[in-house]
Amino acid sequence: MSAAEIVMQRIDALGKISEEPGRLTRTFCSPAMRAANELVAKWMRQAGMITREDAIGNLIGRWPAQHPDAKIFLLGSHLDSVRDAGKFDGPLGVFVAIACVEHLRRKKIQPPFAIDVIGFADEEGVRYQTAYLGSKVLAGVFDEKDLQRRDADGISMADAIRQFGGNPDALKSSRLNLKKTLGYAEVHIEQGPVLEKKNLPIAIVSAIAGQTRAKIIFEGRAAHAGTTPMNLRRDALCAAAQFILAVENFAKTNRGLVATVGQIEASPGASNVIPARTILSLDLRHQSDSERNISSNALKNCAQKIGRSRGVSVKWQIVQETAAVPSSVELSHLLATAARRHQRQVPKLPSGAGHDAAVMASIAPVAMLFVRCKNGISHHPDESVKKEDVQVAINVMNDFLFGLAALHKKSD
Ligand code: HGY
Ligand code: MN
Ligand code: MN
Repeated sequence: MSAAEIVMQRIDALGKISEEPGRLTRTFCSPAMRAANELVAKWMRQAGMITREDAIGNLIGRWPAQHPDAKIFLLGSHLDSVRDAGKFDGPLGVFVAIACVEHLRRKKIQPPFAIDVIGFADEEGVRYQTAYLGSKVLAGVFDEKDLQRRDADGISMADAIRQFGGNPDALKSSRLNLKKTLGYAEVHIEQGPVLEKKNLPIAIVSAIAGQTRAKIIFEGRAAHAGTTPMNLRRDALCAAAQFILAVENFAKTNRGLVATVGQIEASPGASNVIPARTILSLDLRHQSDSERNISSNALKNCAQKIGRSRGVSVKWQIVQETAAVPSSVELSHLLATAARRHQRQVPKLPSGAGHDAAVMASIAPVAMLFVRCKNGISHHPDESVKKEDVQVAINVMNDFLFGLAALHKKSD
């Protein structure tokens, strides 16, 4: 069986591990994540790796170097998913990385550095609305205040970590040794239509867009749906609806900006009561941080203006901000050199999606390889990738590690 066929098989098997019947949802520190870590750790051990979980639940497989003091190169991606997810977003990067270690083992190649394959514990931020929890711990930029966050069932992040078998009091000790970290490379589906349009399997990622995640609360007044005249209402859901369309229109008229209201909650939630309160999520992305910040302020003013016109108060809470991150020029050059051995023309694409690489870039050079996905669909069960493209990605990553080893040997 080819390496790509094994990757596809593993993606299918992992794709069946979900916390929701009939659809794929695997969130931070859930029982499904526990089952996922066990399964992936088994494959890592079969590949000859030593496995461990760190204090927040990142799964880490080590392919040791000859020399115990050797530096470490990091590969991987995330094992958590969004709700009703596709099965490639995250796991593809972990399984291509394991395939590279299996290649080294088969060829009895011992690079001058160790390799850690990481299955990050939480990239999507579904359970606690703040993404990158796993990579933030490894990069030493985790905000301990987040441990007090509560999920929809009122479980604090600290308790969720404990229940998972992690240790919320030991997160600092999970930080990577920066002096030993050579760099990080991640293979990920493109989650967009460009490679399909160009009819190419792979691309190099030039930069990762910055993100603002906000929570917006419109507070009006509940009243009787039958007796309250239209001009005397303080309807929080109508205010939210007007704002949501304003967000869409604002993003359509600001090049490079994408804006999404993905979640909305209306209370008290009865058909004959005028909604008193709505809580919305807002996800803003742009390759330029200043443009993103200007947009965030403009939309906050827009929400407040709508609120004033409707007698509805507005609370605007920034949940998380992640700066735009350029990939490492050197590491991307090495990756592109390897890629050109398998694909004559190798485009460079910016990533509108966030990735753990955006956080890892704060402690090490990062590079990313995009793999074509069908119709650019992602965060959807129809997400799919061709086996042939996975094989190209594995071949490129094998050559990339080979090139990195040669470079490393020269510099020693
Ligand atoms: O939302 C994102 O960009 C990524 O899938 N976490
Ligand atoms: Mn992802
Ligand atoms: Mn995703």
